[in-house]
Amino acid sequence: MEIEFHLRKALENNELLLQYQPEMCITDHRIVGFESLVRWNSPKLGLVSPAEFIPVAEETGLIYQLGEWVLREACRQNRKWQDAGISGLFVAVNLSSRQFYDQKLADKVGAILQETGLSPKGLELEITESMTMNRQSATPTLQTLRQLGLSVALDDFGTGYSSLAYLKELQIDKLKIDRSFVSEITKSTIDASIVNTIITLCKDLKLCVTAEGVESEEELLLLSQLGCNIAQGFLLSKPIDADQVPGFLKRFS
Ligand code: G
Ligand code: G
Ligand code: MN
Ligand code: NA
Repeated sequence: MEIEFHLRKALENNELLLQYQPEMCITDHRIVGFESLVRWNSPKLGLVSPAEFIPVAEETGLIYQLGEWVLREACRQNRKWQDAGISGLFVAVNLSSRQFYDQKLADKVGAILQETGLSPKGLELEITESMTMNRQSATPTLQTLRQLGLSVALDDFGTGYSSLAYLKELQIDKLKIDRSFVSEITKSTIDASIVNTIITLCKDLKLCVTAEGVESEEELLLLSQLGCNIAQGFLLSKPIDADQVPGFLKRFS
């Protein structure tokens, strides 16, 4: 397969890079962290979206190597920011399903934190609802990961099919409301009601809640009124390169 061949090369030749999208606390308007998003500019294929190459990496097993690179790079970068005086921020890393079910995941994450010198408080792992459906294996995995001292966010919430009863038992710290709901909250009373319900549920479960895909001031205002904790989306910034982060933070504060 063409993508597989070039992706293998890309990993050897260091063609991947990470961009970072800011996440802002809605109550005090401070940036609390950045989500890392992998990018691949292939000399042969041009810009390839992760939506395209992550599934290929999953199928071929390249995801282990790719995923470790992403984790190491994100941790290394956050530590570098901290050394430059940009402290107290988390970097969020998206995990794929095979990574999450890797028995060695917690050991690998622990080793990467050691190696990069990043405090576990500086790392958040994003998993999706579908990855938690196998309860027997998700529960101990989440427990071991959180024992490392890092936090776990449930990404794209609302697009999967977790039962609310299960959510109560799931050991997570944060829930990210999928942008498909957020994008219509000022136009659709149904979407506003869904988002309101998710936020209320998070309050009751003592989970931090993030709205993804916030694109307008009107959406931000409504989310603030509904008691949402964190906003992420093009209103604040699209994903940016690591070297743009210090400038972004200066302009922002
Ligand atoms: O950034 P963009 O909108 O192109 O991302 C498309 C999809 O790829 C999103 O669902 C995002 O979560 C996923 N993605 C981005 N970076 C990573 C990564 O480092 N690892 C995994 N597993 N998925 C990622
Ligand atoms: O699945 P995940 O939530 O990890 O996907 C994150 C992706 O969503 C990023 O690749 C980013 O490019 C995209 N994204 C982030 N903010 C916005 C936004 O405000 N609007 C739209 N349309 N896409 C966004
Ligand atoms: Mn994500
Ligand atoms: Na998402």
